Amino acid sequence: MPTTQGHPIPGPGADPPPAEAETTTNNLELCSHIPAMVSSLPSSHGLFSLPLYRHAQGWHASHVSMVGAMAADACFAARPTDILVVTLPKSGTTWIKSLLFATVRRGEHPPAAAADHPLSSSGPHECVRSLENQVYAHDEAPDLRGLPDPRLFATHVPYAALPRSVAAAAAGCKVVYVCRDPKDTLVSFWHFQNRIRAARGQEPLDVDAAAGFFCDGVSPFGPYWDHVLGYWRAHRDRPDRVLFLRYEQMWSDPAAHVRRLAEFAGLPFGGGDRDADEVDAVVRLCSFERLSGLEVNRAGKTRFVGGAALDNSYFFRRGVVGDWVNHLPVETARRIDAITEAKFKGSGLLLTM
Ligand code: PAP
Repeated sequence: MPTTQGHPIPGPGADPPPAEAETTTNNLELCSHIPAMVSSLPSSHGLFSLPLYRHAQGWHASHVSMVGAMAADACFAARPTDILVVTLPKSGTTWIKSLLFATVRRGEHPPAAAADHPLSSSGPHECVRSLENQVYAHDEAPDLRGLPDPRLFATHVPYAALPRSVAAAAAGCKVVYVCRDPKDTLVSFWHFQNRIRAARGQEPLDVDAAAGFFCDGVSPFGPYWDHVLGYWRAHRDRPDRVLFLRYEQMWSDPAAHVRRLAEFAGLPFGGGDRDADEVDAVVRLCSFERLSGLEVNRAGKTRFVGGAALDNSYFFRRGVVGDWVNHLPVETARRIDAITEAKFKGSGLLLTM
């Protein structure tokens, strides 16, 4: 099997990348065998309320997410102009979706006109939808042909499992990856899971158990370290195709990151005052304080795969850097740091600020 550079393609066989389908019914036929295929994979309890399935390349996802990911692999026809947001869950997905959407669509939706902006009436997860958890979920056969270019999508899958059409040279679409300190990622996910458990009347998961699963790699789309390294290497190989951002650095200087996003998307801001104001307007529009206070994000819901719609408020908790100190025992933090150091050694990737 090829390496990350050659882009290994899991999924149902070595079929060529799909072209844009003439009819959407083709999609349903293509995907009908996938649920049974996923059911045959090994599964385990982990940092999630549902069992996590293990792919041949070592990644874990719930049954429904893995079915959605394989359906996307089989059916999604990428265009060269597409931009994919990629994150591990709880690495800043909601924020980067908002920033990218506001930046790329600023011509039709001026960020300064905040009240009329789509991000004021729709949750960020509706503005940029997940391939495996929304677009190719629910046994639907989406027709994506009418979406305006550049089309924006999101995914949590590891680099090795990106839809084959994303990797195909002819498509050449771009990837924006955001990585977050593993300790904050874990703490954020642990809180998220416990909110879901509470809503279902389940007992909370204690932080030691959560950390144990995380360190063992049995976390959604984990192991964490393999996921980050896959995209880091892809970024090193093709910086024009894969932008690698860090939540902590975005937090320190969001305006600089909005400019980087715009440049990467081929829609750079200029150096004048008007553009500087527009950059600031994007930052304000997408700030934690503003988004978390909107009615749509306080009371609204988004439909994802695998059951009822989730409250948008679940995606907004504190939105700060270093909250892990309030939740992780010192020895657990040390254990995670030691794993990170060992795994990233020699990669050129340092997760210090
Ligand atoms: P997802 O991958 O499941 O979509 P994601 O958005 O990555 O979730 O994770 C939510 C985290 O991003 C939360 O972090 P916390 O638990 O440490 O607080 C959430 O607060 C944070 N977040 C959401 N929106 C923003 C924002 N606009 N700016 C900064 N952080 C944000």
